[in-house]
Amino acid sequence: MGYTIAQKIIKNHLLSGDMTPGSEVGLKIDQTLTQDATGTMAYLEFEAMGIDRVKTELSVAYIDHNTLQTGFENADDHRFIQSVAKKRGLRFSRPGNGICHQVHLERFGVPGKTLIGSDSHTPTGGGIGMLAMGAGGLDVAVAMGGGAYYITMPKMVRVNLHGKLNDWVAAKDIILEVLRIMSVKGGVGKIVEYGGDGVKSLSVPERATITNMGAELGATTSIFPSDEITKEFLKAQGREQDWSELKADDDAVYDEVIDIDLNTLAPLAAMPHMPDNVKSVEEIGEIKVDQVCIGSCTNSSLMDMLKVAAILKGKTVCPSVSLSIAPGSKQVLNMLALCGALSDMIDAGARILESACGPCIGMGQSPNSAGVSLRTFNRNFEGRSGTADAGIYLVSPEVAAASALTGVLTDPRKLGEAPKITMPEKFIINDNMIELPASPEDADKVEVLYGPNIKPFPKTQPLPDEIQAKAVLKVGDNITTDHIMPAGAKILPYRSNIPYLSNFCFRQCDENFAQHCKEAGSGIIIGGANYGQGSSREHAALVPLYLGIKAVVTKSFARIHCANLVNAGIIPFTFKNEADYDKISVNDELSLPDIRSAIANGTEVSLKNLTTGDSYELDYQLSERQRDILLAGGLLDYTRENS
Ligand code: MIC
Ligand code: SF4
Repeated sequence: MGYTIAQKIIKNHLLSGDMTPGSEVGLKIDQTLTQDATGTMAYLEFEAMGIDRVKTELSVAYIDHNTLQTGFENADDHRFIQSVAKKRGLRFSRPGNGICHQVHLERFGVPGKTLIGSDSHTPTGGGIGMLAMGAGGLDVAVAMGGGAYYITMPKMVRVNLHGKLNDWVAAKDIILEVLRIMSVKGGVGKIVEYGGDGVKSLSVPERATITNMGAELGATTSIFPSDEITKEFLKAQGREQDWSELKADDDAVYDEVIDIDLNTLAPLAAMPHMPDNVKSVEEIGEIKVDQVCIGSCTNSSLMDMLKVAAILKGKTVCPSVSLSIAPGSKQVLNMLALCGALSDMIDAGARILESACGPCIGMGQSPNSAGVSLRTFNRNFEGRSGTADAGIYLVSPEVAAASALTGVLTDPRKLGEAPKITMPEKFIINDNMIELPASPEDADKVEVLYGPNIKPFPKTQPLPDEIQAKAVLKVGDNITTDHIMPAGAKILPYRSNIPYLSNFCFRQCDENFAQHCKEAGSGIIIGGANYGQGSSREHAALVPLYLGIKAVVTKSFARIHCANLVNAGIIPFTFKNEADYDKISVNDELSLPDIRSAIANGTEVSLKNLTTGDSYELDYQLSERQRDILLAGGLLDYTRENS
């Protein structure tokens, strides 16, 4: 039996386990990346491990999220990350150099290698044929120290792309169609591989748009083959030597196959408030638009920007619309400037933002009250934009630019002839904003700079014999990490200050959650299906840990958040019988008797409801390693005990 692309990379990097779906495999990690919103915590954890130098082939620390500096906090964190990078052997991508995933694709991605990043959109690297996965900061810190990264061996999904996209239909529409078919939880426990004759019509940045937003499927990652198109891209980036061919064996076996006919796809949009709430632009109709934002790690490549510039050229943005554009990297912005396309954008009235995440993570550009905002981004969760009652639609750059001109959601096919944009033969290469680390001999002289915003890590303790706690919160399906630990310009500067962050935990679901937990002293959260989808932020586990959460009992979990809970020493349980979810109410007194011995021995666990007298059977799909982590009180304690 042959191998799929992902299985080949996993096989080449296998450190432990066997490749049967559902069992835990430990992988050797070649490259890591961090960004600043998760990086501060990841490097604090790395420093706590006491390792002198990173042991990966390449590790890069990016600054791209917390770029709005309204106080000292973000600037201090940037200096901290820069100093750790210099001392510990990492490259440092300075603020202004661009969004981590875009820059990594341009300058560092290598087909066939493994990459983990403390950001859920790390699968962008799948566009160039990498096995690239999002992870919690602590898992990235362990990988930087040379440790394995553990995943549950995924099932394989093959998406066959047939034919070719019509004019005005984009790579974004392909991934929106996949989301429509599979849903935001359809990819959990799976890797999505793209194949079929349609693949050869897609450039690497277009492929990266698709693998990037595969994160919204809940998939472990998504991947394209590495072919002549990949070679052309690497050549244009001056990195032809990094290319190697990578394709699935003809007799590779997939657990699921999806076929998409590119010729019949139309411009699509994900409507508020979920990325899988997809309809065609035509079907939604010409709703009035207040804001348009173009950029983010999903759609900020040079080709996306050139298309937008061509649509805007010689026109004026509709007076009732605010259009902002954030090119994905310094390379993109510089090339737009040199060819005059930037001038076309400025002339049309676009508000040009720095090359960073910006509005995607609520760092500015929050829409007006009840505003409609079209965004080329990947997430439209309620409140994420910074305006609680705004409605965010996720669209392609073509739909975004067309609508910015008309002031209503517009099918770009109405604009007539589509601009013809091809990838340049050579990108402008200047890595002057990537600072190299100090040599091992000079590393001693580099001082790590800790700002006053950095507060100690929450206290952990070994798993007790018994847990007794109240159900402090009960939530429904598809709770995102943005619900658990919101982001945005006002809160993000405190990513290294867990006590302060705790005041904002679950605010959208229960305004008094933090207070409630503090009064109760400890708690258990009851959740629905796909609990913890979205971001990789380990803060969504560390803050509940700080607030005394001992266990989370749900119908099902999203992958990265589930791993982050274990790493924080919080037990992730699922109901054996989903109907039991309905039998628990907030404030019920719950008990997990003999929990330590059950976790130690891997035996059955039942949750007693002391308020109603009921008892519920629970499941926990945890490896022996994860059970040991829980017994130790989290991954940091476990790593210390085992090193
Ligand atoms: C996001 O898109 O939600 C983020 C901000 O990039 C997060 C990381 C974070 O919370 O810092 C992600 O996707 O992992
Ligand atoms: Fe940044 Fe948005 Fe991409 Fe997250 S999804 S990495 S916030 S651009």
